[in-house]
Formats: sequence, structure tokens, C-alpha cells
Amino acid sequence: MTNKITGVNGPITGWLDGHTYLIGLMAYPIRHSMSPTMHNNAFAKLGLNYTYLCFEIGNDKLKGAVDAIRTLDMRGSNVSMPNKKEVIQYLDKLSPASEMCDAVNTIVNDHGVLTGYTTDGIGFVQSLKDEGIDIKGKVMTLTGAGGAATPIAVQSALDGAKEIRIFNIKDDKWAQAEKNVKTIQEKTDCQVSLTELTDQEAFKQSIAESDIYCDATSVGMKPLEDKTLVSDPSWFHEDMVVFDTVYAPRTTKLMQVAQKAGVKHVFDGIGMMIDQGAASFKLWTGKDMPTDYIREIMF
Ligand code: SKM
Repeated sequence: MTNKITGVNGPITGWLDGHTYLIGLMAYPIRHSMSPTMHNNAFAKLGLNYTYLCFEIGNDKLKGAVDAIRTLDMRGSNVSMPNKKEVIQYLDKLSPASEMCDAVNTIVNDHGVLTGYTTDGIGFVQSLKDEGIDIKGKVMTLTGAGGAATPIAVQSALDGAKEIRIFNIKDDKWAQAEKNVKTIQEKTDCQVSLTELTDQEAFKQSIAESDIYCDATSVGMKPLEDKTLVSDPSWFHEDMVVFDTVYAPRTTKLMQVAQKAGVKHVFDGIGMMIDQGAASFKLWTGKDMPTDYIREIMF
């Protein structure tokens, strides 16, 4: 059955009534998001009386929107760009990982007490696990230091990655990259380094020595869909993992280069997107998201 509203196969949320719990997604821009379709179909599948809606909220309207979570007794919200850091000042408590990342993507409202969590890193690690790959003991080269890269680095270190080599340009995210290195050094046993991406020899050598290369920048996504930070297939080796956090387009330029190199494990960001959503879903409902069903009807 094709759903007339979402255009995907499967049912939409089964009912809305006086008891329905509301969950939001506060970001700008956000109308493109897959999260409402994913969560509402999961609620319907499990017969949970929740609904998930997008709200176009930038930094300017964020305080009012967070206050509304308490006022309307919403169960919680996801938070995306540009609000992941900004939102912290309006919350009551933070999870340890959120504190380490300086970022929140999930708010849970327990009777007026708002706690911030970050599930993006959990999504990354879990999506590897879904493919039979454990981050424990792995050496990873990571490009980026923004909203996706920071939780990926922190959660990977918390979950036992042996070494993370971060590469970034000296842009406005450099200070965050330095902070990520310091946090990981202080709080975990993972070895971590930061190198300028302009040092292409070091970048190439790092990838050659890594089990995983993860690109957590927006290179590869519109309007940069023709770009990749690695264009020479010989930089990769067959047994490694190449992970692009971008999921539109489904096959990025980087993934094409990795496929050309014969890399066995090449992943886009869909798995991470589903698994970060599943971790948020569990925090709000206490239930496991039916991720196989979501994959089947949406992707
Ligand atoms: O962290 C996630 C967020 O939970 C949802 C989202 C989306 O729907 O586009 C993107 C990421 O920021």
C-alpha cells in the first residue's frame, strides 16, 4: 500500500487523540527532513500514541520553542542545525556525552525537567555494528569537526576506538577540533591527533594506516555533490571501511572513488540517520524502533 501523504509504502500514524504525546524537530531549514516520516511510521507500527512534527526554528526563536516544550508538556524534541550547541543554555541537565560534545540533538521532557542528549555518535557506532563492524580497537581517520564529526569522534573514543586522526582545514571549526582532541585525551584512553587537511601527505598516509575513513564534512552534499576530499582510489585499501555521513545523494563522489578502489565496506549516512533516530526514539518511548521495517518502507 502506498501512503498518499508521505509517498512511501506503509501506514502513517494510526490515531491522534486527546492523549497523543507530541515530539518536535527544531531546526532551520528542516522541511527536507526524513525524521517525521521515520518516527511517525515507527509509532504507527508499534501502536504508540505519539506524533512527530517539524518546526522551522532558528537561533532567534529557540528559547521560546524550548519553553513551549514545558508549557505544552511535549515529550521532547530533536534539535538540528543551527541549534545543537545554542540549545544547551535553555536545558536543565545534559548527558555526559552531550557535555563532552557541547551539542544536543535530543531533548527529553520528564515532568518539566528538560535533559539534553546527543545520539548522532551512537547512530554512527551502531550503524557500523549493524554491518558487523565494531569500533573497538580500530584506527580511524576522520575529516571534519562540526555537528556530525564531533559526536562521531567522542562516541567512537568512548566506545573503545584505539586511535582517531582528525583532519580539518583552519576554518571556524578548528577551535572545536582542538577542543575535541582535549576532551578525548582527558576522558578516554583513545589516542587522538589533529592535523591540517592541507598536509595531503599526512592525510594519505593516515588513510593507508587506518581501518576506517569517515568523512563527516558536507563535501559530497549539495551544492558540493561533485566534490570529494579523496579523489585517488589508490589511497584506499580493500579491507577498510569508507563511511560518508552524507545520505543525499545516496552514492557520493567519495563512495564512487572507494568502490573503484574495491573497498569492501562503503557506507552512506542512511544507517547513521536511522540509528540516531532509534536512540532518540528509545529515550522518548522506552521502546526499540522497528529499524528493519523503517529501512524496508523508506529506503
Ligand atoms: O541529529 C539529527 C537529528 O536528530 C535529525 C536530523 C534530521 O532530521 O535531518 C538530522 C540530524 O541533525
